Amino acid sequence: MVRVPKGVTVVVGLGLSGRAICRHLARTHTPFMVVDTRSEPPGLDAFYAAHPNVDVICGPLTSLDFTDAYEVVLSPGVGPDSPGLESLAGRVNPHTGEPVLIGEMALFVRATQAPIAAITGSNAKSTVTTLLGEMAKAAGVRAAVGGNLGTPALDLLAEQPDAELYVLELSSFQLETTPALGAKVAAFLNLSEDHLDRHGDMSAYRLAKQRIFNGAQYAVVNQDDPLTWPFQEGPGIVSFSANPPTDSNWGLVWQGAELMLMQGQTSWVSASELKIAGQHNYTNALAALAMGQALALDAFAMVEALKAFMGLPHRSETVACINGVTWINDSKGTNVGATLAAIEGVGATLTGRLIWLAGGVGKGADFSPLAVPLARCARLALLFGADSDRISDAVAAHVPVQQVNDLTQAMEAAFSQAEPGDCVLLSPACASLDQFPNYQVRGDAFRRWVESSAAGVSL
Ligand code: UMA
Ligand code: ADP
Repeated sequence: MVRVPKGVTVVVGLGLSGRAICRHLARTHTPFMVVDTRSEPPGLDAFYAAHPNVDVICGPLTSLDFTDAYEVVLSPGVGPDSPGLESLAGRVNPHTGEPVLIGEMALFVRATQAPIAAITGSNAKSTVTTLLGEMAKAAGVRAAVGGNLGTPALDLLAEQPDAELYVLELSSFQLETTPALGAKVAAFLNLSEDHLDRHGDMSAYRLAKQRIFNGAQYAVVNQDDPLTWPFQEGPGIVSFSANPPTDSNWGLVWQGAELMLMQGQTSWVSASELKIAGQHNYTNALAALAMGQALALDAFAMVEALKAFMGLPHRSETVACINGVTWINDSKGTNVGATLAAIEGVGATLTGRLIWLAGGVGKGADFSPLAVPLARCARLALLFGADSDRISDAVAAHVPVQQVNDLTQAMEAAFSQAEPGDCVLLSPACASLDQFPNYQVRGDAFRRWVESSAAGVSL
């Protein structure tokens, strides 16, 4: 067993966050060493080149004795309950007053005085984070945007040290190891099943996400999803809803044929003026507006940024229309809640039927909520990947199912069976990691296949 030298910080994991943590510790002249449970973590040679004097141990955490460690900074992909970390549970660092076991965000909070706008939720985090970042920039605020999306938070500090605002997407994994975020405004957008393989059950998953409100000045919550509300009083609460707003909160109201995004009695913008579509995206826009107002961003600039916002790739993104069949890439639909939103969004405008492409790593989810919406609008479910049997068991009584080996076979089958007016939707309700490096590569594979098929037919 290797004993951690006295006063040394241990970084667990050499992924994107781990390397950002190491760079931060090097910048702040903090003595540290690294452990990664994998025998060959990615980028090890480049790491040695950048940090020639840092010890790296590749192997189980149980091979380390953490007794003398100053603190242990976990990468988000490594749970605080992992074997080998037991001795750290409940231990407090007398110098910081915080737990010895922390994550990247604890270091981030210590290192900046600039206000933080933090966004969590099972779905829509990246969309709202990006949109709020665009709104802040349109309002003339130097905003740095990242976290679970894009640039790791600690790298933002180095890349944009003069930022006036940090807009951060935070996952439950990151929040689990964040003692007190102290955000100016924190949003908890929605809660549906995800990451149960890591958190165990929904209440532990919710508890991790609730930490976003620790020390927050304002909380933006979902009026239609009570589980997003803070447990404790403290932050000023502002809500958004898919229904008409209460008091000075945010909501959606039909005014004749126009759906309006409103705050209380005030109309801000009509849905028809936006480039993003679907009720879920209108509530995402409301959440960003509510956060922007809490940050005192200029209202006109926020609306202009919202009108210009095209949405993000891989999120209900229309890739092509071939022979009257629309192909939609929702590869970021990696859980049941996201896929439900995609099916409902597409279903609302469909003249034909839906051909649904799904499968991958289900993360222990219950797929049965998909059965009724599929029965309403789907012609066929084409299932592939590790959990295709489980998805089939959940939906086969409601929609015809065909199980195939992979995404390419699913697309070939969809191409030959789709009829004009149909929509082929890749919204897998699963992580991609059994067959792809990540959801982007999966979405890009979908796009490439569609584009090469489009090249072979007259449109
Ligand atoms: N791993 C080990 N042993 C280790 C360290 C990591 O086996 O010692 C494994 C993890 O179990 C995981 C993989 O390596 O399977 C990557 O884990 P990591 O913590 O090193 O991940 P990073 O590369 O640092 O990326 C993380 C986020 N990934 C995770 O939380 C799993 C990225 O979010 C994030 O963009 C990045 O930090 C920068 O902040 C990705 C993600 O999938 C997009 N997030 C999940 C989600 O959005 O649902 C939470
Ligand atoms: P996250 O960063 O939380 O994964 P994204 O903005 O990347 O969120 O969107 C992920 C998935 O969630 C996409 O498939 C998208 O279509 C879907 N989605 C977007 N907004 C919502 C919402 N308000 N409710 C449910 N699903 C949503």
